[in-house]
Order: sequence, then structure tokens, then C-alpha cells
Amino acid sequence: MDPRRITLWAAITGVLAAVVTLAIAEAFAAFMATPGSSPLFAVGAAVVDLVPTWLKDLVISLFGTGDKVALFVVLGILVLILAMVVGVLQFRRPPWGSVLLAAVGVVSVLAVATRAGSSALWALPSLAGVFGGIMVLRATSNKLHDWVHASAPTPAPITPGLSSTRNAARASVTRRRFFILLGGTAAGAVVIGLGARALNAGTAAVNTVRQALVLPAPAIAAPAIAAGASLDIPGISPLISSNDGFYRIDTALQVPVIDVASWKLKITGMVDNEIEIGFDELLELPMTEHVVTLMCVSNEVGGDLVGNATWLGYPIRELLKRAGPKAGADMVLSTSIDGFTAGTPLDVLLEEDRQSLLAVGMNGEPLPIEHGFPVRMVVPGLYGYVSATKWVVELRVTTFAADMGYWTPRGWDALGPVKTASRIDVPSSGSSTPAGTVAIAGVAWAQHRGVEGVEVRIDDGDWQPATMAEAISIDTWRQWYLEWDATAGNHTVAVRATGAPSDTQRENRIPVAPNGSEGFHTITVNVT
Ligand SMILES: Nc1nc2c(c(=O)[nH]1)N[C@H]1C(S)=C(S)[C@@H](COP(=O)(O)O)O[C@H]1N2
Ligand SMILES: [Mo]
Repeated sequence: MDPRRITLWAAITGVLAAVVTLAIAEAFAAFMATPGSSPLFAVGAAVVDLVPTWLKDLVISLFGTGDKVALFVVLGILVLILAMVVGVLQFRRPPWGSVLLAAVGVVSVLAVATRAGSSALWALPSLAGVFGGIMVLRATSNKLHDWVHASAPTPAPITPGLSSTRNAARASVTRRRFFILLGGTAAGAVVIGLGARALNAGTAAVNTVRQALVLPAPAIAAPAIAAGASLDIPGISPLISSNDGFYRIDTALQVPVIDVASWKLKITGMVDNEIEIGFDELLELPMTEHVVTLMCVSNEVGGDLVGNATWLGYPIRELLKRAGPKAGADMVLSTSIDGFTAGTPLDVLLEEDRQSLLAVGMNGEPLPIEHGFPVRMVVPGLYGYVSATKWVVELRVTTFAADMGYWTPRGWDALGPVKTASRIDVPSSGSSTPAGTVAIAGVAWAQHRGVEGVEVRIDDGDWQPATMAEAISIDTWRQWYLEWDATAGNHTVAVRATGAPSDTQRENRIPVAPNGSEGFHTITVNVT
């Protein structure tokens, strides 16, 4: 084979590896719904930040509004050259091509880390992309070697004629294998890469809209939280969970990204008038702000699938009243744009003194995309799976006899009232602590009934009442603590809460399915 042809094909394996790297990275960024973690975007943005002003001015004066296009063309050419070098290096001096690609990955991770709002997870697309790229680089480079070897002239054959046809056949087989791998991988990477890039561009656009969105002030604001509601104990769950730290549960493989301009909520089914409402119209309605502890039925005893946030939204009851539910209806089946459904008792949603909200805000921001942007439901006192539909687009008034929410045919109860529960946050289970005064502290909840009290048991001792922080309302968790005079040795600490009225947690452990776990959160502490 002509050495120049070999070099060209080696360069092409490098280009393919680059395409695969970018495609995988885009796909990861799309699945994580974090377009900012796309290396294509992050490296481009970092270059824009790093380019000296004089060069920026020059580019703008030369290309005008086409400056971004010029940037991407220049970057594209650089990437192409780098990719070709990677391919040739890997073929001629393995593993230096892979090493160079890995180095590019490190640069990409650094670029991603400089983006606003980035988290450690954002490194994942770059790392996964480079990993996949190196795999493809090595595989194609090896196949190219096979082909080159098979086509190399062999020393004089012992049986003239026979061996040379065998050689020719071998060359054509290895050649075909190389091209199949090259072509197949290229086709797959281009399809996945372009699809994912389009999704990322869409998410980035919705992010921009979300960031620019100014939520209306609440007509009914949540009362200021009393200082006595928050305990100053290191390690205790913050009274209000941050949006970033808020647990997330959904069935969506790909977080739905909704354009507010096209979002609509329909109220349908057993109603006098079907209603349709757009996002702008919804924002004009008088909003209520309410603090609610949201919780997942799948939370194990002591688990962290529970969080407390200030929600801003419009009472669902008002929209339902406007639609006029017909006699006989007893359920509202809410549907998400991704097909998830929840069945919520109609009477619960209509209760005047329960703030069931069509929420648009979470802790003073528009809902984060992964928590249901632009609109979700929040119903105090019910587990999320029967009430907290994110990305909600339809409320169908119906009956429990006729309809079921997503989880009901999958082994979970149709009704999901939250059970009284409590958790020890500090000390953490299995930890060691010096003897002396130790704060045992945590949170307890019994949404929409309220927590009456919490008790702590050390080893086989008596239940001791914990000191309770003030309640925000019956819809939120309450912090609690107990000062413990810890003596050396291994100790077991258990907690139980009493929800109103007089509903004390039971010790008997029961699993999460079909209607929520039960049992005391119990930890062990080694006191030294
Ligand atoms: N569209 C949609 N909404 C959903 C779900 C889902 O899978 N899809 N899961 C529900 C469940 S089981 C819970 S516990 C809450 C979790 O809300 P969060 O992710 O904002 O914490 O959302 C609810 N809303
Ligand atoms: Mo859940």
C-alpha cells in the first residue's frame, strides 16, 4: 500500500474518534439536560472568554455578526487537524494518539468546569466521550494495521501462485473489516451526535427563557419563617432544601424540555366546561406561596427522598371549580408531557384549607427543569407518586373506578397519604464521637397533620422526648434535637415521631411497597 494512503486512512481514524467523542459527550449532556456540560459548547465558550480583546475586535470587524460562525469554523479546522494528528500518532506510535485524545479530554473538563453553574457531574460527558473515542481509535487503528499487513508484499511463495491469491483474499477481507467498522461507527455517531446536539440546543434555549423569567409576586405570601424553626446544629438537614440538593424522582429517561410559549394545561373529563390555560394566563392569576415537604413513597426508613421547599403557584381547587366537576367524579388524573400520570382524590384537591398548588416557582426561582419546569403539582400530605406531577399538561376529572395513575398497576396503592416518619441526621450512622455531650438531631414529618413530638431511645433505655424546633406549618417537616451525655462504648440510637393526632410511629419494619416504609430510624455510634 502507498504510505501516503496509509497515513490518510490513519488520519481518518482520528477524525472518526473525534466524531465519536463529541457524539457520546453530546448524548450524555442531553440525557443529563445540562447543555452547558457539552464540550463543544464549553470549549467554544471558554475560547471566547480567553481570546484577547484585540483579536475579538478584529474578528468582529472582519466577520460582523458572523463572528460566532467564524469562531466555530476556526475551531472546527483546529479540531480536524488535531484529530488527524491523533489518528496518525495512534497508528505510527501507539498509544500516543490515545494519550493525546485523553489530554484533550482533560482540557475539555477544565473548560466545562469554568462554566457558570457547573457541578462535578458536568465532567461526565467529556470523560465518557473521550473513553468512547479512545475505544474506537484503538479498534480502527488495529483494523488498519491488519489491512496494511495483509497487503504487504510477502517473500517469494513456496508454491507459486497459491499463496499470492490467498494473500489477496486476506487483504480484501481485512480491508472490508476496516471499512465496515469505520463506516458503521461513523454513521451511528453522526446520527446520535446530531440528534443529541439538537436536544442540547433546545434545552439551552429553554434554559435561557427560564433564566429570564420573572415570577409574579405572591398575592398570598408564605408567612416569614420564625427564627425558632431552624436549629443551629451542624449536619442537620437545612429547614429549606436547596433546589440543587433537592431529591429527584421521575420515570423520564430524558428530562422533558418544555417551551413556555407552547405550554398549555387542559382540564378535561367529568367537568361542566373544559378549560385550557396558557403559561402567561396562569402567571396573571393571584399566586399563593406555601412551604411544603415533598416526599417519595420509595423512601426507605432513614432515607433522603424527602425535601422541603417554598412553592409558588395557583391553587388547583380554583381551576377545578372553574371547570365544575360533575357529580360522581372522585379522582383527578394529572398527566405529564412525558406520559407519567398520578391519580389524586378530587376532594383533597378541592379542600379549602389545603394548599394544593399548580406550582411555577420553587424557593424563589422558576421551577428547575428537572423539577417540572414550567408547571408541576404540589399537594401537601400525599406522596409524590399520587400527586406531584411534573411537567403537567392535563388534569382529567374522572373516577378511581375508571382510571389509574402510573404506579398503581405496578404494585403501589391507588391512595398515598404520607405516613408519619422521622430521621436522625447527626451523628451519622457508624460514626465515632468522643464521650461527652453529643447533639442527636434530625427532622420529622407528618404532612398536613403536623408533628406533635419526637422521642429518642438510646440502647434499651426509655424513650426521651426531644426538643422540637417551631413548626413552619403542619405541611412541613420539623427539626428536633436531644442532648445526649454519651459514655464510651457502642450505642444504638433510635427515633420515633408522633404525628397529629396521636399517631406514633411503629417499630415493626415494613417495606416501601405498596404504601410507604415503616419502622424506626436506628443508628449505631461508637463513643470513644
Ligand atoms: N412527570 C413526572 N412527574 C413526577 C414523577 C414522574 O416520574 N414523572 N414522579 C413523581 C414522584 S414518584 C415523586 S416522589 C415526585 C418527586 O419530585 P421531585 O423530583 O421534584 O423531587 O415527583 C412526582 N412527579
Ligand atoms: Mo416518588
